[in-house]
Formats: sequence, C-alpha cells, structure tokens
Amino acid sequence: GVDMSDYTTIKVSTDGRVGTITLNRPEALNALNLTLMGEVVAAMEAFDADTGIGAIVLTGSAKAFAAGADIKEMSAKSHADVVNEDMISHWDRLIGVRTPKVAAVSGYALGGGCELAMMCDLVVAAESAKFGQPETNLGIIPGLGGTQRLTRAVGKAVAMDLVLTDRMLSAEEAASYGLVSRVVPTDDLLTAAADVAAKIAAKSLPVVYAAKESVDRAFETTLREGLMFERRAFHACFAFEDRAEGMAAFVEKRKPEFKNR
Ligand code: CO8
Repeated sequence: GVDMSDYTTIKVSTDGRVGTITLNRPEALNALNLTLMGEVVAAMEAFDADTGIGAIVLTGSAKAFAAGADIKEMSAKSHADVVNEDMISHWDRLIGVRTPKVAAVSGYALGGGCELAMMCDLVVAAESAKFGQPETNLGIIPGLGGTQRLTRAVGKAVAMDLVLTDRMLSAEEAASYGLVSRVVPTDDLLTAAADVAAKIAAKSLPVVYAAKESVDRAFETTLREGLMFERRAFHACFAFEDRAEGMAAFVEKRKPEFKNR
C-alpha cells in the first residue's frame, strides 16, 4: 500500500465510519491520469480492508468531479501502447471493493469521470452537475463502461444521445433518467453525501454487503437467478448476530447496536 501522506493527486480523510477520497488535480479538472488512477484504487482498497470504514465518499471539486481520462497523457499513445498498458483494467479493481461507494458529483462528470461515478454504488449530484460521454469528439469511444453502465442506467435512447452527440445531462435530467439518486443544492453536496454514507456505515457490514451484492446481481443475471441469489442471501442473514439484534431492538423500541463489523 501507498502511505496516505504520499498521495499527490487525491486527498483522503475519515470521519467516524465514513472514508472520503477527494480527487485533487484542479489544474486539469481532475483528469484521470495514471497516477490518480493508482492512488484512487489504492485508497479505495485500503478503506475496504478497514472494517472501521462502512462507506466511502468519492468526490471532486465544485467545478469538476472529473473531466475524463487525461487527454494529454493519452494523446501520444499507439494502439500497441494502450493494449499493452491496459490501463482501463486497473480501474476494474474498484468492482472488487465491497464497501459501498457514494459518488458526490459537482460540475463536470465527463467521459471517464462519468464512468467513474457510475462505478460507484450510488450517485448524489449537486444542482451544478453535468454528465456526458463526449469521447467521440476525440476519435475514441467510452472505454470504462460508458456504453454499458450508462445504457443500463438510463436506457438506450438517452445513452445513444449522450454517446453519439456529446450532449450533457443536467443533475435534474440525470435524476429523472435514473443515473443519480438525489439532487441537492451545490453548497450542500458534501454534507448530503456524508449523511448518505453515514447512514449506510451505521448498519451491519455483512448485511450491507449482502444487500449490495443482491442489487448488483440484477445487472448480471436473469430474474429467476437473481431472485434465487436474493433468497439465499436473505436466508443467510439469519446467521448474523446483527439480525437478532436488529429485530430485538425493534421489538424493544430502542436503537440497534450492531456488532458484526
Ligand atoms: N484531460 C487533460 N486535461 C484536461 C481535461 C482532460 N480530460 N479536461 C480539462 N483539462 C485541462 C485543460 O486542458 C485546461 O488545462 P490548461 O489550463 O493547461 O489549458 C484545464 O484542464 C481547464 O480546462 P478548460 O480550460 O478546458 O476549462 P473550461 O471550463 O473552458 O472547459 C470542459 C471545461 C468543457 C470540461 C473542457 O475542459 C473539456 O471539454 N474537457 C475535456 C472533456 C472530455 O473530452 N472528456 C473525455 C476524455 S476521454 C475519456 O474520458 C475516455 C475514457 C476511457 C477510459 C479511461 C479510463 C481512465
């Protein structure tokens, strides 16, 4: 692992059970270069390995969550370079992060920036947020899930529009199409995202994992298989002490004290 204090393109902090990663390349609107990718992945994996962290907030600046892959870093690369370096597959390590990830998006979330937000489990957007996949302007197509996760989130009509025309969605549009779960005033973004993360982080960790894995399953398999996965995961919850505690607390009209974390 990387020592937290050695990060140069992100800032990392914790508050109780919530870990926050702030993309910090203001000179490039948080463009996702190789260093930043390595640091985000390392910081995510470090939080994931820490059972004292129950949710992660990923955010950028007021002006930009991230304006995409670093075009200056990519511009000189050959076909062989991008095949051999396979930079995109490193981002796939975020899929293995079990701790719920909340993207807090203000300003531009374009190209790889929009894709990074969609790799999070839910997205809270500031009123200023703008989502787009403008890659075709550069002679490339989205490469980190933009044609796949966006289409699953918003449907073919809107995904085609974004991918083929470089249209940007406002926060309100993104919410109405199902890309983001909440829109908040821009000044309230970090508080709102931290509140969402704290709610998740207060719950039983293995129960949160089971719930998240079951929702994710809906995008991977048939309804029948997904329902069976959910049923098994539901049954398995009864093996946790926290299930007994959660139900006892309800019956006794008190707050649960979860211990499996
Ligand atoms: N890469 C590198 N530098 C960038 C990027 C970027 N994506 N975006 C902005 N910058 C830099 C600018 O070059 C500028 O630097 P400088 O001051 O040295 O010229 C600085 O950030 C500020 O940007 P602007 O002056 O352009 O700011 P504006 O407010 O005028 O415009 C925009 C803001 C509209 C966001 C504009 O910067 C823009 O269009 N950026 C590029 C958006 C884009 O095309 N994104 C897609 C990139 S391709 C991609 O993401 C492929 C993903 C494939 C997977 C990759 C995995 C990581």
